[in-house]
Amino acid sequence: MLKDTQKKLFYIGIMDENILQQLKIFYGWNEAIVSNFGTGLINHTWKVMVNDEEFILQKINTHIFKQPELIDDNFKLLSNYFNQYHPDYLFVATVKGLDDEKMININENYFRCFPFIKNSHTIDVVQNPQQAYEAAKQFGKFTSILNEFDAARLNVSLSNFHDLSLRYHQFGKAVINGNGQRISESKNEIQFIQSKESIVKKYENFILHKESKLRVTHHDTKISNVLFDENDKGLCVIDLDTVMPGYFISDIGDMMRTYICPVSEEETDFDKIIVRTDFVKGIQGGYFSEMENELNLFEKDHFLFAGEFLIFMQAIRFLTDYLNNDVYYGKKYEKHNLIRAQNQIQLLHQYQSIVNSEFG
Ligand code: GN1
Ligand code: MG
Repeated sequence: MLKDTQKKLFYIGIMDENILQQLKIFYGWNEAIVSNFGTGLINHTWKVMVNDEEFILQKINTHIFKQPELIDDNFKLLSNYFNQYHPDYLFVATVKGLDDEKMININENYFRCFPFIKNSHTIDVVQNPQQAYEAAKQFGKFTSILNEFDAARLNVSLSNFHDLSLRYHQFGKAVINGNGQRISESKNEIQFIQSKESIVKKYENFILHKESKLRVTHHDTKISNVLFDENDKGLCVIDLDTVMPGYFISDIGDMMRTYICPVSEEETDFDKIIVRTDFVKGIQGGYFSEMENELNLFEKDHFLFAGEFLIFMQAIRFLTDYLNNDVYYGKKYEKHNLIRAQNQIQLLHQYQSIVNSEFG
């Protein structure tokens, strides 16, 4: 028998025939050709061809999202709001199944499905500052278009998701109670994280400040969560599972983390980890084209801090997971999460030295 925590390691999206049969009934598909799709670490995604229509099907990882109905409710709320007040916005709503339901529970496997938007595409790696601009504009637009919507109405699908104080605390616990051998092996990385504790203090000052505003925040602003048209213009944002009340530093931070470096968190050749300052400007230009008048001066003063905050948090999350035997992110090879943490530490190092000297 596998322990619960071990099961998470083996969380893979197997599409078994019996489940597919039930999905076909729920969505009224007479035939369906299913193939793997996307690179997310958490949910499993497939592309489904039904005659000449295409869909994106997702199984929600319930080890992480313990109450998938909260996500479903948020989708309904947002979908109604967009329909009523911004019908021109391309909101990629979940497809209705039997009885108008939008999510199906098959033996505690939760699935939902989206239309595949024709003539749209996603990008995995940001190649030029213009793409960074377009993506940042779309994330800014999403928040700004919802400025009249009361963010507090949204369910919190993952509590304390971007709470750096809590992440730091969890890291501290892992350093004491985690895998002993991994703790000694990660001595340098642990020390590095501890030497940057001032970032946690700055984050706490930021969120406690009266001018920091909670808004509708996406919380997963990687480039593959933006749909582009044929001319590489942004169309809209997708993957709304972590849309919750939050601070703008979450969205800007994850854009910095994932757009400004030519390689991803998976890169093992750390010499390739550099900061492209023109991409930082792209993010700023795109986001401000929608959010300039929404953010106050105090918030704008923390624009560059957003990158430090998020890169630091991701380094902590990967390292904590390594110390805890990879229970959250899983691993594809030995030391995977240690390498990911080292990668993010290197990125933070580059970010702090280059960005602050050039923009500070
Ligand atoms: C997870 O599954 P994916 O790639 O969309 C994680 C993000 C991390 C990211 C790192 C719910 O997102 O917070 O930044 O991995 N999402 C969750 O690759 O933990
Ligand atoms: Mg995601």
